[in-house]
Amino acid sequence: LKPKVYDYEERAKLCTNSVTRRLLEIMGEKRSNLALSADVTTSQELLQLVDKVGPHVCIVKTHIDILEDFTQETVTKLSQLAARHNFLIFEDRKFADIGNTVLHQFGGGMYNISSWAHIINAHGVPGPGVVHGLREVGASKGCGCLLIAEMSSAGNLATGDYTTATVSMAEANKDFVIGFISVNNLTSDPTFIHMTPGVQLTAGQDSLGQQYLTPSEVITNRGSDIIIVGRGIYEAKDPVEAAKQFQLAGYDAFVARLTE
Ligand code: BMP
Repeated sequence: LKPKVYDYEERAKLCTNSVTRRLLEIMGEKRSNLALSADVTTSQELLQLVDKVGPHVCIVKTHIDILEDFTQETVTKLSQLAARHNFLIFEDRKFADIGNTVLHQFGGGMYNISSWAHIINAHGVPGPGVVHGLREVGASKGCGCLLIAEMSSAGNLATGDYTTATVSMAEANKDFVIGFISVNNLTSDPTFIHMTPGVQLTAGQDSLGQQYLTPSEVITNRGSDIIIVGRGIYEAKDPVEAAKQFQLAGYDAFVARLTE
């Protein structure tokens, strides 16, 4: 018997974590499993892109440290757009240090990520202390953490036993860890979310090791929940049209899995 595939609203009701529940509700309401990876380098480009594409996505993913003109106003405005267009903000900081260090990186510094991000992520390589440090700051703020169990890039080391151990780390910290960055489905537990980067409308690669899969490969065949798309949208001639295409492709791929 194949594992049951839940629709988003049904699945939201199974989740005790408020971030996961909210995310699944948004995915159902907007019929979108698309996360925009908004990897542009000025605040104006970021806010303009997000204002245009926001209606089509469930998540906007940022690399806040690639902005050349970051100010507090940038994230204040980004949060206003999140409220207006009903999406969550995921800061792709990939924390990867001892608990005490990530606690400061997440809870303070010039970016003060914990004050505006709904979702963050971490590598499991330091051991569970990385999750405990992030949780000390983030749990009371209703923030959820993804563990990077697999990567999309060629030759990456997050495979095999490392991936399995990362899944165990998530299971042991289910109050705060909401799921995975991965390129496969790693657990049948419907309260964990899988998000997959490296997505374009046709498979391929870039010149620096990124490997692309299509929405239907990621969602229908591999059983992931969310497609993360960067250059496929913001480098398109018309980013809104591209976002609509990815939204439709991702949602159709999900429906195909539901009805399989
Ligand atoms: P693009 O669609 O332009 O290739 O961007 C992919 C985005 O996902 C980038 O922001 C990258 O940092 C991120 N990412 C990835 O590509 N592979 C991973 O394994 C993990 C990531 O966070």
